Amino acid sequence: MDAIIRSLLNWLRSLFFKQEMELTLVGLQNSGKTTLVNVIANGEFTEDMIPTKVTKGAVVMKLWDLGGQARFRAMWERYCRGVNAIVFVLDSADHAKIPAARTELHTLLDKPQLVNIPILVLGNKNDLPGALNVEGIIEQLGLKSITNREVSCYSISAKNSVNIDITLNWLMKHATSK
Ligand SMILES: Nc1nc2c(ncn2[C@@H]2O[C@H](COP(=O)(O)OP(=O)(O)O)[C@@H](O)[C@H]2O)c(=O)[nH]1
Ligand SMILES: [Mg+2]
Repeated sequence: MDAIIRSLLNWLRSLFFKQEMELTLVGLQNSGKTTLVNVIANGEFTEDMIPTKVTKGAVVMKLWDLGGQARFRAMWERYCRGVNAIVFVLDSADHAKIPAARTELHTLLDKPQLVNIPILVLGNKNDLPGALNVEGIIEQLGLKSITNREVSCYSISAKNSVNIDITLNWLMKHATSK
């Protein structure tokens, strides 16, 4: 990565971890949640339990694999309730899993406890050939039908740190205002 981009990203990270905020990061297994948190936290966290709770500075991030782990399903709502934002990570290059991702996303957002919580949909792995762009993601995940909250969508690569800056900016706009 370019040195200027890297120092910009480090600056954004340092601002981000001063925000008072609690986030939930969800998505199917293998969508890139762990990788994304590693990029955001600059590798300074260890995943030691499932569901994972990552605390750094004033930020708490909770990670969930949707789809698997049926025994945790009942806990989602309790876990997500009151968070500043929900981040839904999608493997935008894994076309076979898009329908499952769509179902899990809409099931999650149908929970009455989670109403009004803003959602950021991240189409991860945009470095892979055939990855859906933002328009494709909006279409395939049916994002236009979500009308009970603010919805945003970015195309990112956690692996290559692409669009992590706009992701951090979006998150900071949704931190608890002081
Ligand atoms: N090509 C590519 N691979 C990625 C990206 N992000 C994550 N991966 C890979 O996808 C796999 C699953 O990532 P992981 O973070 O463990 O997913 P999780 O199950 O959602 O936590 C790993 O092999 C990662 O290296 C990305 O932006 N691009
Ligand atoms: Mg993981």
